Order: sequence, then structure tokens, then C-alpha cells
Amino acid sequence: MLRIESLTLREIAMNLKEPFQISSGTQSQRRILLVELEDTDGAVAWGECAAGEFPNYGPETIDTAWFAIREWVAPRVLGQTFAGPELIYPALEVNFRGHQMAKAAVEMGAWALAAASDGMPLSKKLGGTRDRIRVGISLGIQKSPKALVEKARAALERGYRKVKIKIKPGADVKYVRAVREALGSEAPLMADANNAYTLEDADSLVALDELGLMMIEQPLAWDDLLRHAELQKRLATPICLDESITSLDRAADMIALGSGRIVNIKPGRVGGFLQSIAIHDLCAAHGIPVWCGGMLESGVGRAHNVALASLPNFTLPGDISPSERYWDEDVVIPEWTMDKEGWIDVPVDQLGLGVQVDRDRVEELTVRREILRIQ
Ligand code: OSB
Ligand code: MG
Repeated sequence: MLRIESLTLREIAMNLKEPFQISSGTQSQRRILLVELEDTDGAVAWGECAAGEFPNYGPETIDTAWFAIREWVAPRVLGQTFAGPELIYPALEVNFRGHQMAKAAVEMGAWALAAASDGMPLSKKLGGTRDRIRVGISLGIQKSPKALVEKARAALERGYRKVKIKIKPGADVKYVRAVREALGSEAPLMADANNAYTLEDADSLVALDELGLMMIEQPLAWDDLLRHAELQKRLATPICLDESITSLDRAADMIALGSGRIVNIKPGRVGGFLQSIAIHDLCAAHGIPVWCGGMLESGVGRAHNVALASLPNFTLPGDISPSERYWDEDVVIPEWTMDKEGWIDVPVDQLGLGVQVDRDRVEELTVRREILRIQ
């Protein structure tokens, strides 16, 4: 039984160690929306909203998510009795379109709450089977191919099992080729365009084909499937979809149309864990590998991602770098660490989230707060 008494929304301001540039913008700071859920027995758990400051990834932002949670998510969740966390998303779907990241922030927190009250780790509650996961790094666009080569080399030496290179027109083939030539044919490389191309300027994507990439992520428009299917016919390299997969149906459409051969699952983008698991299962049934993407989360969102990535069809390394890659100091204890072979341990011997939220640190970073209670 799950009965949520209050939701405390907080905005925390965190500085990234270095600016992160993708084709649609650069970020040096993150404004992160954390949600603290409290049940009627006084137990608490945390969720994190994946939305950023601007609508340059998907349509949501931290501010739209805050509004959506206060106005529409909270009234459907607070004071209601749910037999389990798998019933939260269905309750949020009825006549309530979109706002997946807002829904997910609360839904994922509810799974963590339920896991702890059932006396199990979040990973187990979700159906996870791994006690450690392999991770990769996502490298932002650099000022020169040489600078990128140095970052990629350092990442492989550090133990990362996949190096994702952000690309855009003008910073693509030359950059990726430089890394391939410097690091050799076996280096596990991929590219992510964040929608920077159209079918008309796909020549440079075709040119990437000879560079042996594991996949090319979301080259075309953020909500497209048809043109990706067209492009996939021209490419030997698998297309991986990120932005376009916002629901189970969109994943089914991708498979039916042949728009891609791999899916990046970000639980925030698809409305939370119930949808993530459904997409995971559908992909598994069709032989489509999945991996867990990232949105530069704090240690809270990272805990959710680590738990999800422990499911069996997460067979490719996720964008789940350790805390030190992003922050001087994270908001969880212990921080997320990665060993020299690129493994992150799933906290299978801890209840719920598996890490403690550092309340003093969160308090220090909080710039806005709102408490929502049963009316
Ligand atoms: O496309 O995967 C993406 C960050 C912000 C917005 C979109 C994306 C990303 C990343 C970051 O690639 C991955 C990470 O969290 O390390
Ligand atoms: Mg992406």
C-alpha cells in the first residue's frame, strides 16, 4: 500500500565541473528539481526531474514541470491509496497529456518509497538482475578534434566502456575520425547529434558509416520516426533513438517502421519506471538492445538510473558516469563511484534508493521550495 502525504519540491543550483555543449546549447550550471515524498507513516523517498532549464531537448523545463506537478500531478497522488507504485503512472495518464518528466519525478520517487517499505533495493523492485553495471561517458562538443581526442583518450584510460561524442554539422566527421585514428579500431565509440541533421544534409552521417561506430543517436528531429527509418536504410551503423521515444507506443512504432535498432531509455523522458520497464520488455522481445541515458542528473536521479540499468536487457553501457565527472560535491552519501574497469556497483544490499540524500548539502543548494500537502 502506498499513500503519499506530502510532496516537497525544491530547486537546487549545481555547477557542472565543466560546461557541457550539445548541438542545441551549452550548460555550465544545472537547475535541478528534486521531489521529496513523504508517506502517511513518515517514511520519505526522493525523486528527481530530468527537465533542464530550456526546452531544447524536449518541450519540458524545470519550470513547466514544477507547475505541472503542483497543478495536476500532486492532486492525483496526494492522499490517494495505491496498491503499488505501478498504479501511479496509469492514474497520471487519464486525460493528462505529456509532461512525462513531471510525472516521472513523482512516479520514480514512489517506486523508491515502495521498495524501501517492502524492504528491498529499488533495483530489485524494478526487476533488476545485475549487481553492477558498465558505464560510458558522454563528451560534449569540444573546440577542436585534438581537444576531443584528449578527452576520449582520458575517458578510456579511466575505464569508461563507451565514449559518446556529441556532434553537429561542422563538428562531426573530422572530429570522430580524429578519435578513431588516435584510439584504434577497437575503441567503443558512438555519436549523438541531438536532432542537428535533416535527411537533406545526411551526407556527413553516411560518411560516419566507415568509422565503425556502435551507433548514431538521434540524428534527425526530436519527434521524428519516419525520416529516421529512411535514414536507417542508408546507414550500416545502427541508429539509436533518444528524444523520439516518449512512450511504449513510440517504441513499438520505431520497431515497426525500422527507425532505429537500439533504444536509449531515459526514465524521465517516458514518464517513469513503469513505462521504462514496458519499453525494456518490448525491446527485449524484439532483440533490440537498450541502454540507460542520462540528463546530467544529481546523485538522486543517478540512483534511479543505476537501478533501472540493472534490468537484463540493458546490455550496453549507460550514460551513467560517476559523481566526480559532473560535480565537485554531489548531494548523496556515498557519492557514485566507478572502478577502473568502468563498473558501478548497484547498491543491492541497501533498501530503496541505495544512497542517503545529504540533507545539509541539499539545504545549502536550495534556491526555491514548495510543500504540497493533502488539501
Ligand atoms: O542527448 O543524451 C543526451 C545531456 C543533456 C541533454 C541530452 C543528452 C545529454 C547527455 C548527458 O548526453 C549524459 C549524461 O548525463 O552524462
Ligand atoms: Mg541523446
